[in-house]
Amino acid sequence: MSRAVPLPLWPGSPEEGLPLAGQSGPRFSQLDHDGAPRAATALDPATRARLSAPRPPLCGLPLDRPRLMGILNVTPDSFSDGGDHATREAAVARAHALVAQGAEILDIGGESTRPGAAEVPVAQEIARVVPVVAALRAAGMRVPLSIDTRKSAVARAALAEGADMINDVSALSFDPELAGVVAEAGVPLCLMHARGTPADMQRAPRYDDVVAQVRDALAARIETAVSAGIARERLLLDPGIGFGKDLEHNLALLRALPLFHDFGLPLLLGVSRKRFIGTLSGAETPKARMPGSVAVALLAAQQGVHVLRVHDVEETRQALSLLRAVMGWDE
Ligand code: 9MG
Repeated sequence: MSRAVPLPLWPGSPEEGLPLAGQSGPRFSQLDHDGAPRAATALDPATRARLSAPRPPLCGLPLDRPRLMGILNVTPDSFSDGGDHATREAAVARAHALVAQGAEILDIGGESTRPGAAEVPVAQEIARVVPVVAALRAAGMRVPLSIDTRKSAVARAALAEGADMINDVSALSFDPELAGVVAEAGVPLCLMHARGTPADMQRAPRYDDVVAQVRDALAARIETAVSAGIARERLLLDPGIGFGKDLEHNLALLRALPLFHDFGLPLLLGVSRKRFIGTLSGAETPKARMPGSVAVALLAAQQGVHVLRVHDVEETRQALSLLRAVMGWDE
């Protein structure tokens, strides 16, 4: 991939330009290659296809519009800790609530990935996540279930209970056996960029060019996944906002989101309630960061991001429906 950064410049009318990353809404009419605008229609066919063509459906969901992935953390700090059973029941109830609010995928995690979070032993992570997957399937939950894990044993156990995809914040760098589990199951895998581990990632992260370095790192992780037998069209990419990045790094990545469409793969983004939103807005607690989270989700939707990982499903869904209506994306 060249170092040129294709940034869409938004067209004046919905009829102009090409669809951005197969989306029914956002389009692009020009690309800015190293400061030299070029008409999108004049792109060579391969570049045009990477930037514009439809992405394969995700667990049966067409990716022609942004899909909401509801966050379901099954960790003791997420639910009042009345014991394993109470936590499981609360998690299942929360899953149903997220779906009722409009979540189209659930991302279930049993190990916190917050900055400073310690690693959870594999048996404990399995004990948190797998019964919730089993309970949701037993209750007839049909929404695709993603498992937020870095560990092959967790992925294997959750897939056996009916989970549909894996979200690995280490992009296959934590557990070398995870790639084989995903390849054998033939399920989608999100490769998220991170520097370091949740325990140490925010200790003064440094980049010369964060956008180029994240892009190159993701390219290398795609190679790793494909060499391990995972079909390229099963991959999603995520620049990993807040994972080994400071405020300026996060902003640079958010401004450059369209660049990542040049891989021709669906993009997933998680900004919900993250620290940079608090830093910029003064909202101290994660829950108070909902408005900022929704604002960035709208920006991402306009940049053609396919999956938005959010806590505040109802609020994000409402904001997206307004964006679509005002932009005329449903007409
Ligand atoms: C688990 N998790 C926490 N934040 C995330 C993000 O930004 N992206 C993905 N894919 N997973 C995340």
